[in-house]
Amino acid sequence: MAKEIKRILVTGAVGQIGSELTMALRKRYGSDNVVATGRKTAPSKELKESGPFYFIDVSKRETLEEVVKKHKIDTIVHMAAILSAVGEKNPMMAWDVNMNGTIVVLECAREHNMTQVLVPSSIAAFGPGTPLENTPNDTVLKPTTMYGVTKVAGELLCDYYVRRYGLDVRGLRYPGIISSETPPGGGTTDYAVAIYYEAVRQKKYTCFVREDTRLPMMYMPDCLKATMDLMAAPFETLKHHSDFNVGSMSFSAGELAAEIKKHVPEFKVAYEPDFRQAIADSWPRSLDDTCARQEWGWKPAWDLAAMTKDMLEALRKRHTAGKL
Ligand code: AKB
Repeated sequence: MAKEIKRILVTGAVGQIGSELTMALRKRYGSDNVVATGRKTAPSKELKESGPFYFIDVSKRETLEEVVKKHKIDTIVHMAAILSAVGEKNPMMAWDVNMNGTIVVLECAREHNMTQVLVPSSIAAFGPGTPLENTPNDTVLKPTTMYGVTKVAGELLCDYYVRRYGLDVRGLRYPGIISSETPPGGGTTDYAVAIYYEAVRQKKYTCFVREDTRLPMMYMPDCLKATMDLMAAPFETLKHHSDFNVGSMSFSAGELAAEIKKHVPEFKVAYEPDFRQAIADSWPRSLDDTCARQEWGWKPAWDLAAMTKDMLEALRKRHTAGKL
């Protein structure tokens, strides 16, 4: 019989996705049943006060183990990772945090006979040798960044734990995630978030990729839904485990700026590509997510126009309140 998710530990809970995912999980599974953990960054008041929070170093087994035992954790959602741009500046750190963190989480879950582990992957698992339009789920995985290398190795490692130990491990390849709550840190797709902040704050933005750079993106509510829907899917229906493509929308930096201009007509954007351009050019422009749709019913709800309206409304409110 399928085991039930009862007590979840989230690593990287102070990060862009982790912070909102923790709150959504607390809503669904109960506040005391979702333990948030972070490495160094102080948690927001909301995160700290709505349930348990601990500082741990996920690449050190003892610190994770202590919290797992104390809270009788049966599920780990492993969001802690060094992203693509920071990973290129410090490849050794990316390897250490991403690979050692993942294997520590998997080993801990195996030894404690856990119900489930979720380890997200990314479109960074793909590389220039992959078909870049409508990229299939199962295709060439030859990334050119250290982040991408750790994501491919992570996917393979997770699938190994499923096959070898029967551990229920799942993962999805996040596109660039756009949100108005916690800013992302150190990714290549960060421009698609920063552009909204600067449209509200300064009414001008210098974008670090070319105007014609097109990447797959997703709005946070869809990201939370995708993650929690995959967690809730019956294990038996999954043919894939740790490597689901999840598509939502794709647009170029220029199209994004044009959509924002509909709401902020005086908004000015300049383009000054830096080292992140080569990373963006090596990633898919759009995704084929048939496997996620067929195996666990994935369906996105947000498009560029609806997301832009919502993002600008949320950021304007915070700006007016002096909190941006
Ligand atoms: C990054 O840009 O590195 C991340 C990702 C696509 O995984 N946002």
